[in-house]
Amino acid sequence: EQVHSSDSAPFKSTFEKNALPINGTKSKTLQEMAEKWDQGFTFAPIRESQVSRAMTRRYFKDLDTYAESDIVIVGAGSCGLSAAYMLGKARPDLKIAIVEASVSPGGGAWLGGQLFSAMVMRKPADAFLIDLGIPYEDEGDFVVVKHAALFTSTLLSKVLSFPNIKLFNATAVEDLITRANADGTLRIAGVVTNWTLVTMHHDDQSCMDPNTINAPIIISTTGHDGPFGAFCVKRLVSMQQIEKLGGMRGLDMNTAEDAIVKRTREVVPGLIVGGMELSEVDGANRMGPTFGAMALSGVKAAEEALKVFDE
Ligand code: AHZ
Repeated sequence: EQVHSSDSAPFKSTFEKNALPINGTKSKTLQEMAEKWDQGFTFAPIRESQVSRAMTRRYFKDLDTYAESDIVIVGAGSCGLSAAYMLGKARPDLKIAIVEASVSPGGGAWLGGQLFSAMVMRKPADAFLIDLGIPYEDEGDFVVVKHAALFTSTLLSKVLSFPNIKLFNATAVEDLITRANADGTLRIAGVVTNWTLVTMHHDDQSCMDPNTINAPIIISTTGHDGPFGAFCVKRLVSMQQIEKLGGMRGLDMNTAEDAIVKRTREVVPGLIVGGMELSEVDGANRMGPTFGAMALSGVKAAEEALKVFDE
Protein backbone atom coordinates (compact mmCIF):
# COMPACT_ATOMS: atom_id res chain seq x y z
CA GLU A 1 0.00 0.00 0.00
CA GLN A 2 2.83 2.34 0.75
CA VAL A 3 4.28 1.92 -2.71
CA HIS A 4 0.94 2.77 -4.32
CA SER A 5 0.20 5.73 -2.11
CA SER A 6 -0.13 9.06 -3.87
CA ASP A 7 3.07 10.42 -2.35
CA SER A 8 5.26 7.68 -3.93
CA ALA A 9 7.71 10.25 -5.22
CA PRO A 10 10.17 7.81 -6.87
CA PHE A 11 7.48 6.69 -9.36
CA LYS A 12 6.61 10.23 -10.21
CA SER A 13 10.00 11.82 -10.62
CA THR A 14 11.73 9.10 -12.67
CA PHE A 15 8.84 8.61 -15.07
CA GLU A 16 8.33 12.27 -15.75
CA LYS A 17 12.01 12.89 -16.32
CA ASN A 18 12.51 9.86 -18.55
CA ALA A 19 9.31 9.51 -20.55
CA LEU A 20 10.48 10.17 -24.06
CA PRO A 21 8.44 8.17 -26.57
CA ILE A 22 10.12 8.14 -29.99
CA ASN A 23 6.69 8.70 -31.53
CA GLY A 24 3.06 8.59 -30.39
CA THR A 25 1.50 10.30 -27.44
CA LYS A 26 2.60 10.49 -23.83
CA SER A 27 1.34 7.55 -21.81
CA LYS A 28 -0.29 7.48 -18.38
CA THR A 29 2.24 8.09 -15.64
CA LEU A 30 2.92 5.32 -13.15
CA GLN A 31 1.53 7.69 -10.58
CA GLU A 32 -1.79 7.93 -12.44
CA MET A 33 -1.84 4.13 -12.78
CA ALA A 34 -1.02 3.56 -9.13
CA GLU A 35 -4.14 5.40 -8.17
CA LYS A 36 -6.39 3.22 -10.35
CA TRP A 37 -5.38 -0.46 -9.99
CA ASP A 38 -8.84 -1.30 -8.69
CA GLN A 39 -10.81 0.76 -11.20
CA GLY A 40 -10.94 -1.28 -14.39
CA PHE A 41 -7.19 -1.48 -15.00
CA THR A 42 -6.46 -3.07 -18.40
CA PHE A 43 -3.69 -3.15 -20.99
CA ALA A 44 -4.26 -1.64 -24.41
CA PRO A 45 -5.52 -4.35 -26.83
CA ILE A 46 -3.21 -6.21 -29.22
CA ARG A 47 -3.39 -8.94 -31.84
CA GLU A 48 -0.61 -11.56 -31.73
CA SER A 49 0.42 -10.90 -35.33
CA GLN A 50 1.09 -7.27 -34.42
CA VAL A 51 3.74 -8.44 -31.96
CA SER A 52 5.33 -10.71 -34.57
CA ARG A 53 5.36 -7.95 -37.16
CA ALA A 54 6.67 -5.33 -34.73
CA MET A 55 9.73 -7.55 -34.21
CA THR A 56 10.31 -9.11 -37.60
CA ARG A 57 9.74 -5.95 -39.64
CA ARG A 58 12.42 -4.13 -37.63
CA TYR A 59 14.84 -7.04 -37.66
CA PHE A 60 14.65 -7.52 -41.41
CA LYS A 61 14.99 -3.78 -41.97
CA ASP A 62 18.12 -3.86 -39.79
CA LEU A 63 19.50 -6.83 -41.73
CA ASP A 64 18.93 -4.84 -44.91
CA THR A 65 20.41 -1.60 -43.51
CA TYR A 66 23.49 -3.19 -41.97
CA ALA A 67 24.30 -5.61 -44.82
CA GLU A 68 26.56 -2.73 -45.89
CA SER A 69 28.08 -1.36 -42.69
CA ASP A 70 30.93 1.05 -42.09
CA ILE A 71 32.33 -0.86 -39.13
CA VAL A 72 31.59 -4.34 -37.78
CA ILE A 73 32.58 -5.15 -34.20
CA VAL A 74 32.90 -8.88 -33.56
CA GLY A 75 32.21 -9.72 -29.91
CA ALA A 76 30.35 -7.54 -27.42
CA GLY A 77 32.57 -8.05 -24.38
CA SER A 78 34.06 -5.17 -22.37
CA CYS A 79 36.49 -4.28 -25.16
CA GLY A 80 34.01 -4.49 -28.06
CA LEU A 81 31.38 -2.47 -26.18
CA SER A 82 33.96 0.16 -25.22
CA ALA A 83 34.95 0.53 -28.87
CA ALA A 84 31.29 0.76 -29.89
CA TYR A 85 30.62 3.49 -27.32
CA MET A 86 33.50 5.64 -28.57
CA LEU A 87 32.50 5.15 -32.21
CA GLY A 88 28.83 5.89 -31.56
CA LYS A 89 29.75 9.10 -29.76
CA ALA A 90 32.27 10.28 -32.33
CA ARG A 91 30.50 9.44 -35.58
CA PRO A 92 26.69 9.38 -35.64
CA ASP A 93 26.96 9.23 -39.43
CA LEU A 94 28.57 5.77 -39.53
CA LYS A 95 26.68 2.48 -39.57
CA ILE A 96 28.11 0.21 -36.88
CA ALA A 97 27.05 -3.43 -36.51
CA ILE A 98 28.00 -5.48 -33.45
CA VAL A 99 27.87 -9.25 -33.91
CA GLU A 100 27.77 -11.20 -30.65
CA ALA A 101 27.65 -15.00 -30.53
CA SER A 102 26.01 -15.19 -27.14
CA VAL A 103 22.39 -14.35 -26.38
CA SER A 104 23.66 -12.05 -23.63
CA PRO A 105 26.16 -9.36 -24.61
CA GLY A 106 28.86 -8.39 -22.09
CA GLY A 107 31.35 -11.27 -22.38
CA GLY A 108 33.26 -11.78 -19.15
CA ALA A 109 32.36 -8.40 -17.65
CA TRP A 110 29.32 -9.33 -15.55
CA LEU A 111 31.54 -10.25 -12.63
CA GLY A 112 34.81 -8.76 -11.43
CA GLY A 113 36.67 -12.07 -11.24
CA GLN A 114 35.94 -15.59 -9.99
CA LEU A 115 32.33 -15.06 -8.81
CA PHE A 116 33.01 -11.73 -7.07
CA SER A 117 31.01 -8.60 -7.82
CA ALA A 118 33.43 -5.67 -7.65
CA MET A 119 35.32 -4.65 -10.77
CA VAL A 120 38.85 -3.25 -10.58
CA MET A 121 40.25 -0.77 -13.10
CA ARG A 122 43.78 0.57 -12.89
CA LYS A 123 44.35 4.23 -13.55
CA PRO A 124 44.26 5.94 -16.02
CA ALA A 125 41.20 3.88 -17.11
CA ASP A 126 39.15 5.78 -14.51
CA ALA A 127 38.81 8.40 -17.28
CA PHE A 128 36.53 5.97 -19.14
CA LEU A 129 34.29 5.54 -16.08
CA ILE A 130 34.06 9.31 -15.68
CA ASP A 131 33.06 9.64 -19.32
CA LEU A 132 30.31 7.05 -18.82
CA GLY A 133 29.20 8.54 -15.49
CA ILE A 134 29.82 5.31 -13.55
CA PRO A 135 30.53 5.84 -9.82
CA TYR A 136 33.60 4.22 -8.29
CA GLU A 137 35.72 4.15 -5.15
CA ASP A 138 39.20 5.58 -5.52
CA GLU A 139 41.89 3.35 -4.00
CA GLY A 140 44.89 5.36 -5.19
CA ASP A 141 46.44 3.63 -8.20
CA PHE A 142 43.23 1.83 -9.03
CA VAL A 143 39.49 2.33 -8.73
CA VAL A 144 36.69 -0.09 -7.89
CA VAL A 145 33.16 -0.17 -9.34
CA LYS A 146 30.86 -1.78 -6.77
CA HIS A 147 29.51 -4.32 -9.28
CA ALA A 148 30.86 -5.31 -12.68
CA ALA A 149 27.25 -5.52 -13.85
CA LEU A 150 26.87 -1.78 -13.15
CA PHE A 151 29.75 -1.11 -15.54
CA THR A 152 28.50 -3.49 -18.23
CA SER A 153 24.83 -2.55 -18.06
CA THR A 154 25.59 1.19 -18.16
CA LEU A 155 27.97 0.79 -21.10
CA LEU A 156 25.55 -1.51 -22.90
CA SER A 157 22.59 0.80 -22.42
CA LYS A 158 24.55 3.75 -23.84
CA VAL A 159 25.76 1.71 -26.82
CA LEU A 160 22.25 0.46 -27.59
CA SER A 161 20.84 3.99 -27.40
CA PHE A 162 22.89 5.19 -30.37
CA PRO A 163 20.58 5.17 -33.40
CA ASN A 164 23.46 4.19 -35.72
CA ILE A 165 24.49 1.05 -33.81
CA LYS A 166 22.79 -2.33 -34.21
CA LEU A 167 23.59 -5.29 -31.98
CA PHE A 168 22.97 -8.66 -33.62
CA ASN A 169 23.20 -11.05 -30.66
CA ALA A 170 22.80 -14.83 -30.81
CA THR A 171 24.70 -14.41 -34.09
CA ALA A 172 28.21 -15.75 -34.63
CA VAL A 173 30.87 -14.61 -37.03
CA GLU A 174 31.89 -17.86 -38.67
CA ASP A 175 34.24 -16.54 -41.34
CA LEU A 176 35.74 -13.39 -42.84
CA ILE A 177 35.13 -11.88 -46.29
CA THR A 178 38.42 -11.21 -48.09
CA ARG A 179 39.50 -9.27 -51.18
CA ALA A 180 42.79 -9.66 -53.04
CA ASN A 181 44.72 -6.44 -53.64
CA ALA A 182 46.49 -5.92 -56.99
CA ASP A 183 49.83 -6.90 -55.38
CA GLY A 184 48.42 -10.21 -54.18
CA THR A 185 48.02 -9.16 -50.54
CA LEU A 186 44.70 -9.57 -48.83
CA ARG A 187 42.33 -7.22 -47.11
CA ILE A 188 39.40 -8.11 -44.88
CA ALA A 189 36.19 -6.75 -46.36
CA GLY A 190 33.42 -8.05 -44.13
CA VAL A 191 32.16 -10.91 -42.00
CA VAL A 192 30.27 -14.13 -42.62
CA THR A 193 27.55 -14.69 -40.02
CA ASN A 194 25.11 -17.32 -38.89
CA TRP A 195 22.71 -17.82 -36.02
CA THR A 196 24.91 -19.17 -33.22
CA LEU A 197 22.69 -22.24 -32.84
CA VAL A 198 23.22 -22.99 -36.53
CA THR A 199 26.98 -22.46 -36.21
CA MET A 200 26.99 -25.03 -33.40
CA HIS A 201 25.34 -27.66 -35.60
CA HIS A 202 27.45 -27.68 -38.76
CA ASP A 203 28.78 -31.11 -37.77
CA ASP A 204 25.41 -32.85 -37.45
CA GLN A 205 23.18 -31.07 -39.98
CA SER A 206 23.61 -30.78 -43.73
CA CYS A 207 24.89 -27.52 -45.20
CA MET A 208 23.31 -24.45 -43.63
CA ASP A 209 24.78 -21.56 -45.55
CA PRO A 210 25.58 -18.33 -43.79
CA ASN A 211 24.76 -14.65 -44.27
CA THR A 212 27.18 -11.75 -44.77
CA ILE A 213 27.92 -8.14 -43.83
CA ASN A 214 30.26 -6.07 -45.99
CA ALA A 215 32.34 -3.42 -44.23
CA PRO A 216 35.69 -1.74 -44.87
CA ILE A 217 36.73 -2.09 -41.21
CA ILE A 218 36.24 -4.98 -38.80
CA ILE A 219 37.17 -4.69 -35.12
CA SER A 220 37.62 -8.13 -33.62
CA THR A 221 37.34 -8.44 -29.84
CA THR A 222 36.39 -12.08 -29.33
CA GLY A 223 38.52 -12.65 -26.22
CA HIS A 224 41.37 -15.09 -25.67
CA ASP A 225 41.52 -18.60 -27.07
CA GLY A 226 38.94 -20.95 -25.62
CA PRO A 227 35.84 -22.71 -26.91
CA PHE A 228 34.73 -19.50 -28.67
CA GLY A 229 37.54 -17.01 -28.36
CA ALA A 230 40.23 -15.52 -30.64
CA PHE A 231 38.02 -16.29 -33.59
CA CYS A 232 39.35 -13.86 -36.20
CA VAL A 233 42.99 -14.35 -35.22
CA LYS A 234 42.63 -18.13 -35.55
CA ARG A 235 41.13 -17.61 -38.99
CA LEU A 236 44.07 -15.35 -39.95
CA VAL A 237 46.38 -18.26 -39.15
CA SER A 238 44.41 -20.75 -41.25
CA MET A 239 44.30 -18.19 -44.10
CA GLN A 240 48.09 -17.82 -43.77
CA GLN A 241 47.85 -14.11 -43.00
CA ILE A 242 49.80 -14.54 -39.78
CA GLU A 243 52.18 -17.40 -39.18
CA LYS A 244 50.85 -18.89 -35.95
CA LEU A 245 48.90 -18.09 -32.79
CA GLY A 246 50.98 -16.09 -30.33
CA GLY A 247 49.84 -18.28 -27.45
CA MET A 248 48.53 -16.31 -24.49
CA ARG A 249 51.14 -16.19 -21.71
CA GLY A 250 50.59 -16.54 -17.96
CA LEU A 251 49.08 -13.94 -15.71
CA ASP A 252 51.04 -10.73 -15.11
CA MET A 253 48.78 -7.72 -14.53
CA ASN A 254 51.42 -5.02 -15.01
CA THR A 255 52.86 -6.40 -18.23
CA ALA A 256 49.58 -7.58 -19.71
CA GLU A 257 47.52 -4.42 -19.48
CA ASP A 258 50.14 -2.09 -20.99
CA ALA A 259 50.85 -4.56 -23.79
CA ILE A 260 47.21 -5.06 -24.78
CA VAL A 261 46.55 -1.32 -25.09
CA LYS A 262 49.84 -0.56 -26.87
CA ARG A 263 49.39 -3.41 -29.36
CA THR A 264 45.77 -2.65 -30.26
CA ARG A 265 46.08 -2.11 -34.01
CA GLU A 266 45.16 -3.10 -37.56
CA VAL A 267 46.72 -6.56 -37.71
CA VAL A 268 45.97 -7.14 -41.39
CA PRO A 269 44.41 -4.51 -43.67
CA GLY A 270 40.78 -4.05 -42.70
CA LEU A 271 41.02 -6.02 -39.43
CA ILE A 272 41.73 -4.28 -36.11
CA VAL A 273 42.18 -6.57 -33.12
CA GLY A 274 41.53 -5.45 -29.53
CA GLY A 275 41.11 -6.82 -26.02
CA MET A 276 42.28 -10.29 -25.01
CA GLU A 277 42.09 -11.61 -28.58
CA LEU A 278 45.36 -9.70 -29.08
CA SER A 279 47.15 -12.07 -26.72
CA GLU A 280 46.79 -14.68 -29.47
CA VAL A 281 48.46 -12.39 -32.02
CA ASP A 282 51.47 -11.35 -30.00
CA GLY A 283 51.64 -13.84 -27.16
CA ALA A 284 50.77 -11.24 -24.51
CA ASN A 285 50.25 -12.14 -20.86
CA ARG A 286 46.78 -12.28 -19.40
CA MET A 287 45.82 -9.78 -16.70
CA GLY A 288 43.12 -11.69 -14.85
CA PRO A 289 40.44 -9.65 -13.08
CA THR A 290 41.41 -6.07 -13.92
CA PHE A 291 39.53 -4.39 -16.73
CA GLY A 292 41.26 -1.07 -17.50
CA ALA A 293 43.05 -2.47 -20.54
CA MET A 294 39.79 -3.76 -22.01
CA ALA A 295 38.22 -0.30 -21.85
CA LEU A 296 41.28 1.53 -23.18
CA SER A 297 41.98 -1.06 -25.87
CA GLY A 298 38.39 -0.42 -27.02
CA VAL A 299 39.06 3.34 -27.03
CA LYS A 300 42.21 2.79 -29.09
CA ALA A 301 40.53 0.35 -31.50
CA ALA A 302 37.87 3.00 -32.14
CA GLU A 303 40.56 5.61 -32.84
CA GLU A 304 42.31 3.26 -35.25
CA ALA A 305 39.04 2.59 -37.06
CA LEU A 306 38.20 6.28 -37.33
CA LYS A 307 41.51 7.02 -39.07
CA VAL A 308 40.01 5.35 -42.14
CA PHE A 309 36.92 7.59 -42.10
CA ASP A 310 38.62 10.80 -40.96
CA GLU A 311 41.13 10.71 -43.84
O1 AHZ B 1 30.62 -14.45 -26.85
C1 AHZ B 1 31.90 -13.85 -26.92
C2 AHZ B 1 32.08 -12.71 -25.92
O2 AHZ B 1 30.86 -12.06 -25.61
C3 AHZ B 1 32.09 -13.11 -28.25
N1 AHZ B 1 32.51 -13.97 -29.38
C4 AHZ B 1 33.47 -14.92 -29.37
N2 AHZ B 1 33.59 -15.51 -30.58
C5 AHZ B 1 32.67 -14.90 -31.38
C6 AHZ B 1 32.28 -15.05 -32.74
N3 AHZ B 1 31.27 -14.27 -33.22
C7 AHZ B 1 30.66 -13.36 -32.43
N4 AHZ B 1 32.88 -15.93 -33.55
C8 AHZ B 1 31.98 -13.92 -30.61
N5 AHZ B 1 31.01 -13.17 -31.12
O3 AHZ B 1 33.14 -12.20 -27.99
C9 AHZ B 1 33.00 -11.72 -26.66
C10 AHZ B 1 34.38 -11.62 -26.04
O4 AHZ B 1 34.27 -11.01 -24.79
P1 AHZ B 1 35.34 -11.27 -23.64
O5 AHZ B 1 34.85 -10.60 -22.41
O6 AHZ B 1 35.68 -12.72 -23.58
O7 AHZ B 1 36.68 -10.55 -24.24
P2 AHZ B 1 37.31 -9.12 -24.00
O8 AHZ B 1 38.61 -9.13 -24.71
O9 AHZ B 1 36.36 -8.00 -24.30
O10 AHZ B 1 37.55 -9.10 -22.43
C11 AHZ B 1 38.44 -10.00 -21.85
C12 AHZ B 1 38.30 -9.93 -20.36
C13 AHZ B 1 39.44 -10.55 -19.63
S1 AHZ B 1 39.96 -12.12 -19.95
C14 AHZ B 1 41.14 -11.99 -18.73
C15 AHZ B 1 42.05 -13.12 -18.43
O11 AHZ B 1 41.74 -14.26 -18.87
O12 AHZ B 1 43.07 -12.90 -17.78
N6 AHZ B 1 41.12 -10.83 -18.12
C16 AHZ B 1 40.18 -10.01 -18.60
C17 AHZ B 1 39.95 -8.62 -18.08
